[in-house]
Amino acid sequence: MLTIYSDDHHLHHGRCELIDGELKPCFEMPSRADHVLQQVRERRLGEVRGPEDFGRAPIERIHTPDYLRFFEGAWARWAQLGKGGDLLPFTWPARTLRGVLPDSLHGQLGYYSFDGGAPITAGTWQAAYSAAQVALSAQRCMAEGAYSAFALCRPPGHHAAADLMGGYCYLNNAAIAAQAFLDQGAARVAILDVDYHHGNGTQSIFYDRAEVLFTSIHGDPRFEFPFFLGYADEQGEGAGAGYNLNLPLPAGSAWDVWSAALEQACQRIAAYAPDVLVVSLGVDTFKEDPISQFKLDSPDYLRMGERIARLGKPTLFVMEGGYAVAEIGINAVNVLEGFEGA
Ligand code: SP5
Ligand code: ZN
Repeated sequence: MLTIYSDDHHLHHGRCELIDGELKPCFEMPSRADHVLQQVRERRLGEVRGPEDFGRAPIERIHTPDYLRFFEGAWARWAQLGKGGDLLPFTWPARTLRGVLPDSLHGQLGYYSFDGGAPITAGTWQAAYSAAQVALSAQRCMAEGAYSAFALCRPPGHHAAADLMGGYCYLNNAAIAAQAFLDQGAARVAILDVDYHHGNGTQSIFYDRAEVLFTSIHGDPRFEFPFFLGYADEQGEGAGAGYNLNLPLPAGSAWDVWSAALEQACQRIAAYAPDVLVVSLGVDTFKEDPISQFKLDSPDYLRMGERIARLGKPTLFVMEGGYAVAEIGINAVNVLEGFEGA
């Protein structure tokens, strides 16, 4: 399997995130992608290639121009105020407040974010832009005939909505790739989000559209981030009614429970008969993950890849979460190897 990767992810190295009532060093760090790349190479998954640059247009198919303008320019405005540390939001337009766009940098940052977990640093825009190009380049390889590809994206994307950052995510790499498939002639794209957290950004982007089926297996939002989306009764709306499937699972879920949900998601995807499948590949379902509460073990990821392969669809894997840094490469490449061996 071909891997697309860019070193630009090193440009994004946040110092702190707001989590559990503390400012802690970011769990989402550059060594994550380095470990995945190392495993891809050691286990000879296939060629590793840098991305092409498809420009902003395919990103603007998913994200609003005002959001992109804000994100791209935020760091320069911060620096102009004489600041050098990470830019983190602290006020959001929650209930009883107005969804107005203030003039101030921090007001606008609150407007365009939903948590205090996605710091903007000097290199964040470039890293996120390159990650989107990584996803688009992998998509292009498949459009040109590859049966599968791995977009080794960092930062991740599935929490990012059309005009919102959060949950370590800025640009929704999987959604951008899915839209590119549609724009190049696909009639139906299925997304299978196996990250431990609900892909609230991806769901919201495609919620009212039938040409993208979004399926997700994740920690029940009654107890887990992002708390405010990902419930089983969210089934899509308007033309998208029936094209959203959430499978929230309890804390402590291991492969027996998780694989039953995967079976359900796969049967829904098979019935949908998509032209192509995009997998939001987070491996924070691992038993040793420092911020998660599922109990998957490394060999389980081989089985995961095998089951996905049995769908028999051209498949684009897009890297999302996974914070047990030493094992993230082993687990991610297990999925890809399982897929290829099946
Ligand atoms: C892409 C991705 O996986 N983003 C995840 C963002 C999660 N951020 C908040 C996690 C809150 C975890 N709380 C439990 C910590 C246990 N010490
Ligand atoms: Zn996650």
